[in-house]
Amino acid sequence: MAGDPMTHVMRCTQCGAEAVINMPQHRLKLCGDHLVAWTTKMAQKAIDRYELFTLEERILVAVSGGKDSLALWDILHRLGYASEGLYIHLGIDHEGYSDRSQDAAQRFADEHGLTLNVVNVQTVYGKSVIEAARRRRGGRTCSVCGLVKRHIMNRMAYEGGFAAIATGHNLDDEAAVLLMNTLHWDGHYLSRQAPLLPSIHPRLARKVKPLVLLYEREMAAYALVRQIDYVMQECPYAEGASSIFAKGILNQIERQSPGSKHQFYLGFLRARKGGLIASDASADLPSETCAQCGQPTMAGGLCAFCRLWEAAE
Ligand code: Q46
Ligand code: ZN
Ligand code: ZN
Repeated sequence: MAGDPMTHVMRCTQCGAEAVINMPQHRLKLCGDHLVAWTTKMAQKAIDRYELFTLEERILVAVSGGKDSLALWDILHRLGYASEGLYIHLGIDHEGYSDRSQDAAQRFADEHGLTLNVVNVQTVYGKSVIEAARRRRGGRTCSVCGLVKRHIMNRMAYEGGFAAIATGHNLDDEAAVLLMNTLHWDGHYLSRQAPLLPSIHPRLARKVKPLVLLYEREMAAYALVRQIDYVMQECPYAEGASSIFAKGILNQIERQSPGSKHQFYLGFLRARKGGLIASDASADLPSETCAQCGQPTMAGGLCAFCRLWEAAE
């Protein structure tokens, strides 16, 4: 059933109830219940298709307090996967961003009887990510932040015995990164961009992205229907990031031609699987161990995180 000509109410393609979302790229309009069921099915499809993890494994979900990661945790919990959350407090003061995000993650965990692990970077490591970036000359906040988050996620997954670290990257996120990597023909990043990054060392857990088949607006609608109380504000450092620019371009293309983002990203994954993009994964195998923290590293001496932390003293 399409629209109702009398009232212009949009109708669910599956049951005829009032629809909450129109997804022209899938030729679907869905009511709240069917949207929740469909979104969950798509996440399960990604888990199965890319062999992300099994019901027997424990998953560490990286939660930021935003809609995607909380919706991901919600979906994994509803699907019966054993999961715990990890919130990394980065020390971003702007309008209390980090504190408010932690509160949102904690509220979600409490409401669902789930465990949230919290690592406050300032408390555990003596300075916040923002301070470290400021003190290290030329250190761009997001690259410092990314390095710190990767280090902590790996540490927490290893110490907690988790099989995989799941992040809430959606199709829009992945397509935007793909566009930027393609513009630069960055072979290294292209070869590593995938819904599954296998573990290449016992101390480095597998990284998985179960939401890669879902558009950002589908996740926003899911969070709304499921009444997930998330922080709407983006990280203030995300402003002006190239990925936001790339998302805008892709949205323009999508408006002209629904399904373009989906084709762009899924086509890339097929090409990657078919060997079109050479993998240089073997070049990345860490052979040494950091003298300070014990995490694997490529060169001898300190790992990138410990080097950064020393340089920011
Ligand atoms: S949290 Fe960190 Fe992002 Fe904020 S400082 Fe940049 S990298 S934008 S995903
Ligand atoms: Zn319906
Ligand atoms: Zn180290």
